[in-house]
Amino acid sequence: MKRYMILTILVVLTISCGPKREKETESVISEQDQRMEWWREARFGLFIHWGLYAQPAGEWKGEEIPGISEWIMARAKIPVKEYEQLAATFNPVKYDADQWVRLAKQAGMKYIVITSKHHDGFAMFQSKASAYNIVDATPFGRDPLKELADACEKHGIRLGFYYSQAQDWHEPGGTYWNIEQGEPHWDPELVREPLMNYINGKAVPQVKEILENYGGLDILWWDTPRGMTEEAAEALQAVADQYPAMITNNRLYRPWPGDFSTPEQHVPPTGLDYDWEVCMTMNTSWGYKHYDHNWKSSETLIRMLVDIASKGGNLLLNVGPTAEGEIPEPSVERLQAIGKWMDLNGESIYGTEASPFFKLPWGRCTSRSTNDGTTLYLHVFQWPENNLLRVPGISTTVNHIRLLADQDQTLSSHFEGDDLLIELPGRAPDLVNTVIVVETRESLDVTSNMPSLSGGQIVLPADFADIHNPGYGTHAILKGSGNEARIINWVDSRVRLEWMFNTAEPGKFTVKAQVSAEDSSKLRIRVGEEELEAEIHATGSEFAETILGEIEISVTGDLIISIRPVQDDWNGIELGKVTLVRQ
Ligand code: H79
Repeated sequence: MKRYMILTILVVLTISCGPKREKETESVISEQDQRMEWWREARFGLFIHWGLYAQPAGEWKGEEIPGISEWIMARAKIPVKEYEQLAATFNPVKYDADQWVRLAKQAGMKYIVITSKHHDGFAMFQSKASAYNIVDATPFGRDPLKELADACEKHGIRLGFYYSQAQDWHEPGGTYWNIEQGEPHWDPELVREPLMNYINGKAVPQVKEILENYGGLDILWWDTPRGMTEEAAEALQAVADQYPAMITNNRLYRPWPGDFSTPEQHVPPTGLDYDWEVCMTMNTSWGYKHYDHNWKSSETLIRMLVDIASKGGNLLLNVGPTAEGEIPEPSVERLQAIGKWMDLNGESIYGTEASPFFKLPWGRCTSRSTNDGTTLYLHVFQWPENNLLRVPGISTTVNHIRLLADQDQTLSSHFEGDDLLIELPGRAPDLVNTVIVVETRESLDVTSNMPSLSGGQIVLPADFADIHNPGYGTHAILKGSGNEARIINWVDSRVRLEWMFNTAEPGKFTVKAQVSAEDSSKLRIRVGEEELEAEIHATGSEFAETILGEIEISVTGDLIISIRPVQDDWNGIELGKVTLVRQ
């Protein structure tokens, strides 16, 4: 209600007061809240990594260079003068800005962030500050970012530029990854200069250029503050400060928060208490890499967007166009599939708020406050076998329940204690994610379904686990739900699992788990300061209830239990539920 009033005041002021508005509303909504408003509503953006590295596309002198393609100059230790030669043949004649923007829009994205200069130091825009730019140094001779800015303007989509402010491998004063370890740049011909020479000579002037010449950017996306100093950061921040409506991220200088934080290549297990945006690749590399076929499925990507929205964050999903200027076909297919889903279900994403639930075993929830209640969007990933969807622990008055994609179909429901049971149609209209809309009247009270000590034990279902996968590596995933839920594909020894749970009583607990293991492995289990090492013996393909050991829990309240492989003793296991039994 309070928010609604503030909005009303704002609207009235906007209409009636003209230029005076800013001053008068300052006390109501902060400047930061104002510039973040569209971004919080948008939820979904396109990241584009495009530069000279698209040409080698992960291969140098006939050799496949491991790692992300935009890092090829560093990974293959290519001398500056040699890498520079790529510009002489960079000619993306198939580039069509309008087509890229239409694709992003079709996918349901509301903004685009593109690399204006990555760590290789090459400017993808016209620059007076450095001739090492696409207009002056390539046969292409066009400014693709100008064309993109025009297309964004035409199609009403917001635009941001990525600018690698610290790392610049092309400049004597630019930083590089291991500069903080005191290691030298790989190219001995690059005679080092102080950082501020580069900051004042190139970074500051170029940032001025991108902020002045493209009709005003909505976002400035800094990256990897390696080797940054406060002096350098202040010089760049002073330029950004000239554009108070522009949003910046938290990567200019390590302690500075910017407007939003940037989990990279992973989704945080719960919402963060600050605006946040996950940046994520569709395959492994950001820049185009011709032999990177490690594509995430459309299903994974749609569910990831929903997962992020259910925690109150944004998703910036990446594509790496080719040196010809085309977005690779697998990326186009995925963007179109997401778009198809968003066309029907976008209402459950844009401008929504985080889920009021701790966890929902069958999917996710996003919500929206209305004038007289709350609208819940229930995202059903796993269609329940008995066609009864259990919404745990809510107390409210239900107004109306329907399928989002089919407005005419009203669904019946009843309460069983505090659980709302919704009667679903016989089969899922959308196997990836069917959205059910629950409109409630009055306020909504949710009792947390966080696992807790009850009947002498704490049950930690596999589908309540937070899976911490490494950004670059093999990902463990959840398969099935309810009693069938399993963590599978847990082969990478860096993957760890965490559960939140609650106990009001300390004590000694026996840790049991449902495990299947082809070979023996070792695990480390930790709660607070207490740690337990457990050995798992081969079970064959059968799931077996296994005792992992005992652990003392000396604290109470909301706690986290983590399970991680012992690096050198890991052969991969599959895991069902974990149970802590009080002795
Ligand atoms: O622009 C994309 C990446 O190029 C950039 N940020 C995203 C948005 C990025 N820079 N660094 N990192 C991401 C992570 C750094 C990874 C490293 Fe490595 C591990 C640097 C050195 C070891 C990967 C492997 C890069 C070089 C070797």
